[in-house]
Amino acid sequence: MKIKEIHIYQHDLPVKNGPYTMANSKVWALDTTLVKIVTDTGVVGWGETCPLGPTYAEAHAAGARAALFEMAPGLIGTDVLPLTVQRTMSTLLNGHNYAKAAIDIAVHDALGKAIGLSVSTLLGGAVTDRVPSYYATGVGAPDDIARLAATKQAEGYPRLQIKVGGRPVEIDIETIRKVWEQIGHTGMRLAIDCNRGWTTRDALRVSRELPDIPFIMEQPCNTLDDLRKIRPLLQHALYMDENSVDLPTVINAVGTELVDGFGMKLTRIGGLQPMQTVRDICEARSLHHTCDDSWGGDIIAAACTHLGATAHPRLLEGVWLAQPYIDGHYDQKNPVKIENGHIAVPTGPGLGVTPDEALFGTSVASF
Ligand code: 0XW
Ligand code: MG
Repeated sequence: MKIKEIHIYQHDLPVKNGPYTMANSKVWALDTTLVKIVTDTGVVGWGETCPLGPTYAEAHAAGARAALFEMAPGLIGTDVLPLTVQRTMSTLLNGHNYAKAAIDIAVHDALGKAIGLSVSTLLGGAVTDRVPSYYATGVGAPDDIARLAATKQAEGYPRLQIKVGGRPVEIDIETIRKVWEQIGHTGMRLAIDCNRGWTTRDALRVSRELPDIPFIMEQPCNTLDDLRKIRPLLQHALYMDENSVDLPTVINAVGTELVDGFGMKLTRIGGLQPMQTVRDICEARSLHHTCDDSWGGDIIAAACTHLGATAHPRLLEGVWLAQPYIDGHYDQKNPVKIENGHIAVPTGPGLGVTPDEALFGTSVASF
């Protein structure tokens, strides 16, 4: 079975009750890119990639489409096999993992549909039919975030991630304390995500001032060197998110014991094929990780959920979805959604989601 056609679509995802605020940016609407591949046997597979604005990562929406336009002609005629397609993409374009991920997801979807297996089965087999999620707040006033924390705990989320950074660090410290007063006795786990927004001085101060609160610190500072500098001085577990840009970086971070876990983004690493490797490296070294993406609709949500269902439950920190921040679904019959802080793994072959193509209008390019 070979790739016969590739169609690329653009779609807007406005942020419900926006903006979504992080240390270095605010986003009101996300520009997502969908990829449809059609095989020579008539099977269709869908992929998606949705950068979280142009400054969250080294990725932006128009860049994803430009990279896809560059690769698409060279992919026509390639076997619909994930590793083969990854290797072919490497011969067509250096880097640009977040664009390659959309093709990779579509290939997994098409392959699963062709042989009647779910994507989680292709990835080694689901160990559950329901994965834990976590709620991510934006940056907000201490009392507001503490109230939100209590609400999300009551909704059944087993984990909370609060965003900090981009303001005086004293407000971040007050926010963490107030949140912990609400959830500390409940068993809900807490991640503090700085999205690169703290200096090394701020990160060390927070860790020193809050030794009694067992949060994990996610991507506190901007660079790998910053993480290396603070690592031996921290009293809290350190997770890497934005810096985990490719497999060599992840392998190096694990090998040098730089981190205790990863906030992993499926598209940043290049899709399900390389993300499986991250899952297995984490399992080999007993490191915790999430199975997320930066944003996106039902296609991304299904891909992250399938992958999360195959992760070792002891190590899976959760599957984050943008769904609570988005109105509507691509697939009305089989929407991927969070209920009681958990996500049912889609059933049916491939991703288990069939988007309503009419939502995306005409393709921006077809090959
Ligand atoms: C919490 N997330 C998964 C959602 C936003 O896209 C940012 C991201 C993160 O952990 O950085
Ligand atoms: Mg993060």
